[in-house]
Amino acid sequence: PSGPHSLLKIIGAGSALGAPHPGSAAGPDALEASGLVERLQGLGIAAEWLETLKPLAAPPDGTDMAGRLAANAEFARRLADHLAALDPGSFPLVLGGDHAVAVGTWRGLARRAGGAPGLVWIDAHLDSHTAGTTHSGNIHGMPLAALLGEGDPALAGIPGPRLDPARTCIVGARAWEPEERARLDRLGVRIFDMQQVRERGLAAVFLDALAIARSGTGREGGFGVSIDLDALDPQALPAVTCPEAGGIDPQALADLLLTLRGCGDFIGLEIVEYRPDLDPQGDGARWVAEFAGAALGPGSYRLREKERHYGASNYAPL
Ligand code: EXY
Ligand code: MN
Ligand code: MN
Ligand code: MN
Repeated sequence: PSGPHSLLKIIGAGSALGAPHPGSAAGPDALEASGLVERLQGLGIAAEWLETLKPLAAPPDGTDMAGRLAANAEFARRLADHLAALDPGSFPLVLGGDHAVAVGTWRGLARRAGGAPGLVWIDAHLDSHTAGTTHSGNIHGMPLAALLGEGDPALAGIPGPRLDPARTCIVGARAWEPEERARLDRLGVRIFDMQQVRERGLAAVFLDALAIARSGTGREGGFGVSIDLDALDPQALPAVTCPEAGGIDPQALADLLLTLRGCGDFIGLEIVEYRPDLDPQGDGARWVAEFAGAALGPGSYRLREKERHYGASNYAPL
């Protein structure tokens, strides 16, 4: 089941331009080689690997902030253009790459959806620095701020609607610097940190996050989910660039992602920060397949809608 009638389109975003290590650039190719498409097809999803975008040039020197912003912005702009032009009968799964690619993903999908989506950002970090507040200089610590319209116009100005802070929230955070926390507090972005996840349980927190992302009159733009794999506990998945102790249990997350099958306003899924060079057993590839399969497997409202659109069935119905 592939070709023009494939319902789930996978787009690789093979950039590590935002990260301090090049390993995540190979994420999409490793996931493709792991048999992800076949695994999803085995779950009854008409999945197709559409393309994998790569950076045009090697990353600029670590001290050249303007150059790094420009390189990441060029990649994000290209990714956004591809996603905005995706055939209307398909559902996008974007696979990183480091999390800086998210600027392209969500600006592009916002254009495709005709408005800013609500967004659930699942991450150990807040990713809400700007060039003015970053301690590390790494652009993958900045994409959420840029999507909210904050910081250098090179990144914040990628064409497309900005996120609405009232429909944006973070789940799983446990490592941040004060400046990015202050920025999100000022904007009113809700943060469900790991302490809250432990106190209330992931299910309660996740359903609250979903309600925030899906709130608002008419739910213009729908909502999306961005999964940074470093949100997971590194004991379960150490193969990420910035592991942080004490994270989310991957199976608990997979179980909750089943909820997304019932959401007709779900417009896109992104999974980033996978480091195949640190994953000899392929655990990351397995979890990516689990997450995508949970969110988009049989019974997925989005895929049923698309199936009606095409009048063709090539996956198992409910
Ligand atoms: N806050 C730290 C920084 O700005 O460097 C860590 C950012 C890590 C970003 C990762 C991918 O989510
Ligand atoms: Mn991140
Ligand atoms: Mn992170
Ligand atoms: Mn720091």
